[in-house]
Parts: sequence; C-alpha cells; structure tokens
Amino acid sequence: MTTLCYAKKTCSIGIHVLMEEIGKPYELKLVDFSKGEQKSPEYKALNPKGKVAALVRDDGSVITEFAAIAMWLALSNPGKSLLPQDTEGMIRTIETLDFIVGTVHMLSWRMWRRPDAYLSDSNAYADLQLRGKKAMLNAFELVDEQLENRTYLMGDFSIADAALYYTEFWAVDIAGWDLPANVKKHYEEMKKRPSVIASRSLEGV
Ligand SMILES: N[C@@H](CCC(=O)N[C@@H](CS)C(=O)NCC(=O)O)C(=O)O
Repeated sequence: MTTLCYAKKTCSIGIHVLMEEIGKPYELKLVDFSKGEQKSPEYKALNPKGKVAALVRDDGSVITEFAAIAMWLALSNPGKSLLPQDTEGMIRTIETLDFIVGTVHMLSWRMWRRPDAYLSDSNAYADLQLRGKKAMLNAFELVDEQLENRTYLMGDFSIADAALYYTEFWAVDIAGWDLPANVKKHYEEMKKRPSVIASRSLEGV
C-alpha cells in the first residue's frame, strides 16, 4: 500500500492533506525527529536525503520532494481535480507551488527555524532569524495579492494550496505571526476542509 513517511509539524503535513483529499487507503509511517530517525541508516536506505516527506508507492519505489510528490498524486488521480487540466493552469500552479516550497519554506522559514544550519556563532542567530521572518512575511504579501477575490490560489483547490497550508501552519501555530488578510482567510478555509481536519487529527495536531 502507498505509504507516507511523515514527521509531525513538518512540510509533510501538506502531502498528508493531499492523501486525505484523494481518499484512497494509505499507510502513515512516522519518522520521529525527536529520536533523529530521519538520519537513521534504516530511513536513509529509503530516502538518502534524510528528509520528509517521502512517498513509497505500491511498487516500492520512492518519491521525494514536495513538488514531485504532489504532482505525482495529482496526475495519477485525475478525477480528484488537484491540478488544472489546461497547460496554462498547470504551469501557473507549478509556478506558485515552487514559490511556496522554494522561497517561503526553504529560503525564508528555514532561516528563522534553523539558524544553526547556517551559523556556528549562536550570538548571530537573532539577526538571521529576523531576516528569515521578514523574507517570509514579504513572500506572504505576494501570495496575498494572488488570493485577492479568490478562496484558493488557482481559483479551485489545488496542490499549491496544500503547500501554502503547511507554511501557514508554521507561521501561525509555531511562530505566532499575524498573516496578511487574504492568507489568513485562506488558512481559515483550509482548516474547514475535511482533509485538513482528518490529517490534523491523525497527527495529533
Ligand atoms: N525540498 C524538500 C524539503 C524537505 C525538508 O526540508 N523536510 C524537512 C522537514 S520540513 C526535513 O525533513 N528535515 C529533516 C531535518 O531537519 O533533519 C521538499 O520539498 O520536500
């Protein structure tokens, strides 16, 4: 059975939402970061990057990277409308998804959350964290413009919303930041979706 390797409160929550949107049976495998399981030989045999999310497909092959997993889920479940079908809609969705994963998450949030990954002098952490926070809030301002007069990023719900959801979760529930109005509304709408309610409950969030 398809298995999602996940860790609590990480970007894998976005993939978890997509698994629930699809509604097919799947298994969850917790990678316990508090025990360093992401770096264990057993997990690295499955995903040498030592990161979540990783999706083990029915044939045993593994997909990593949020965008690749999300695209595969959308393309292999066309009836679930997780991606616009026209070329322009598809490309705009990937453009948005990549901005969220590449810029909001990797280039901004990570500076705030993991200054130790960049600096050896902990006295310098606060400055880097402030830069990360500013970068993330600036990026959210652009997302906010995209959400003007629409509930979801592409109009209808898509894989890009699942990505935005995990970064909103971090900003609000971990960092306690205030989001721009449209992004805040998007997060509130996401929390009403059965897929989000179910995934939060399964992960104990
Ligand atoms: N570019 C990767 C990022 C994956 C990533 O950074 N995952 C984090 C959790 S949000 C992780 O597994 N970190 C492991 C660690 O910190 O040791 C993706 O798109 O999936």
